[in-house]
Amino acid sequence: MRLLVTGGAGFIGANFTHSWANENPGDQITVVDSLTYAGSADTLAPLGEAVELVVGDITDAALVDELVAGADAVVHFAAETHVDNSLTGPSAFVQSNLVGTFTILEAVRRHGTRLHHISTDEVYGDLPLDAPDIRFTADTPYNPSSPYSATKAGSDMLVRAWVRSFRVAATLSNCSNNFGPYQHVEKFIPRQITNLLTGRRAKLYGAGANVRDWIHVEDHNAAVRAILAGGRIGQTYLIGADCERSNLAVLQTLLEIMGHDPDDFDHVADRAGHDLRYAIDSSALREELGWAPAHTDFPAALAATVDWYRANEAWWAPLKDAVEAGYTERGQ
Ligand code: NAD
Ligand code: TDX
Repeated sequence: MRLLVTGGAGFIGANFTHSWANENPGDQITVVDSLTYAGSADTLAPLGEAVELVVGDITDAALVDELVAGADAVVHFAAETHVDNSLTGPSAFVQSNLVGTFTILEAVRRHGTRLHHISTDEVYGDLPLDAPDIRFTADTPYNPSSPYSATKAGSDMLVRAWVRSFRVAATLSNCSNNFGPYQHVEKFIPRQITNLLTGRRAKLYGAGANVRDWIHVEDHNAAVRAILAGGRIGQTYLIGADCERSNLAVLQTLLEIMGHDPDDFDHVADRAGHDLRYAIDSSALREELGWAPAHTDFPAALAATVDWYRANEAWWAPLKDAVEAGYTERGQ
């Protein structure tokens, strides 16, 4: 198998690349990544020559065409991914998420290459806090709230249209909030872990009642592998691990794991347009492809993630001060 992974120097794509390289040592794996602030060659360095990293932009049509021509399948993770950044600088989101996905689609169309497109539950907007029985399914109407989720929603629509109009052999997946190794310190869980590790206080937006549905990155990637192997072309699969928690509850679990008092945090300015609740019904994926999450003990998986950040300070420490300076400027 000749596999092209876009965004493979970022959090989820790098974890995917590590697992794939370990499980399929004979495969040719190429990562294309422009190494934005969110990508790092260091994350792939442990794989040595098992992976070729091409530093380039997915909006570069000539480069993408050449790389897709040499691949049997493309797994498309590359995107601008942080909601808060999309509120202050949406332009990069339009470029990478919309124009980038369009560029990938045109190349796989020309070469007849299998594509899996990675997306998010945020395309469905949010759910009320007081209706626990309602969850997102593949039939939920798209209703994105932020510039990030609007551009991801648009990218999903492009993929669906290219399947229908041009018979591109693509599948899609929309996953809930991931956590685990190599997640950028701008995101909620690694930000709090590294705040506590550097003597800062944890920071909760607003009252912390907003609910996210957490999944370990390895479980997300196991689902992606199952879809690549057995998913139906044109199908959208929702990936989630039935792990809804309020932000306050996640933070207090983390404070306990790290030996802090449960009220050892600051309430900071809320996010504009902050989605209330995400929740995924992944029964269709489980029934059709037999996938199930393995990391179902959330406190244990969180504790292992804390251990990873403790052991890998050299990976995240160079990023930390600049990220916190940006948050301070925004009152967060
Ligand atoms: P990330 O921000 O950690 O990594 C994104 C990677 O894409 C980085 O390495 C970056 O350099 C690269 N990239 C960005 N723009 C590029 C461009 N124009 N050309 C080439 N490379 C570019 O993101 P992540 O959390 O790993 O997310 C990966 C994918 O998963 C995204 O499509 C995201 O929407 C989706 N997703 C993320 C989550 C989550 O909880 N993190 C949940 C569901 C879906
Ligand atoms: O310091 C913080 N304090 C806080 O309370 C940060 C950074 C976040 N939050 C809140 C905002 C959200 O309700 O925590 C929750 C999670 O925040 P993020 O990590 O920014 O994730 P979210 O906005 O939910 O989006 C994530 O999941 C879906 C990813 O960043 C997206 O790329 C993915 O599509």
